[in-house]
Amino acid sequence: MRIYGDLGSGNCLKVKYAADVLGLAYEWVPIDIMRGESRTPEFLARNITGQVPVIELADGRCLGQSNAIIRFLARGSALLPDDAFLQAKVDEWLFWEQNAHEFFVAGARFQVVYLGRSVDQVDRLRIDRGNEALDMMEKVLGSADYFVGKTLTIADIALLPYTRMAGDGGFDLSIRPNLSAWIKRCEDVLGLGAY
Ligand SMILES: N[C@@H](CCC(=O)N[C@@H](CS)C(=O)NCC(=O)O)C(=O)O
Repeated sequence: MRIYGDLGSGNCLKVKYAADVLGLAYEWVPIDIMRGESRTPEFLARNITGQVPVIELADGRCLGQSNAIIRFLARGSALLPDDAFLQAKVDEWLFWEQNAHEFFVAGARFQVVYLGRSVDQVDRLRIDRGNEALDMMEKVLGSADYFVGKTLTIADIALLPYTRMAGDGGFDLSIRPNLSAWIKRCEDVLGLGAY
């Protein structure tokens, strides 16, 4: 398998974390989105959206969308429970991450890290809605170690990268102890150092 990605992108890191913890063999193909490498004809043939991450299987089939990819990689493993209802609970978080978390938390970080804005210049909407999302996670983690069940699943892997990098976009993790403890818990399971 090949993974086309950018190691600065949380969406791509989800795929790396899942593949690494599952012990899957892959070749990482670096794509620099700021230099237009995700918009070349070759790349667009792999993913019409022009976005990373994308995986390419040995038979040439390609799959985009980070959460679709980690769901595909995790099938049959402890990262995706067998039980249909628990799988749907995982999906519930995967959809929420894209709809109510990534656009705001990752979007704020993109404006700072990739566009070079100061934290004060980040769109207010991204900051306000990002804080709402982080507050909700903080509340959930007040009574749970992980988002679904009692062990790490792809729901955690989907939420982890942009949450642990949220400080880059101006969000304050130090005021959210449950979230900080969950980040450390996930980092330990995934064998990651602190961000
Ligand atoms: N919903 C997509 C979002 C992917 C995405 O936004 N990728 C960004 C990097 S984080 C990208 O490739 N941007 C380059 C572009 O749009 O040209 C996913 O979860 O994979």
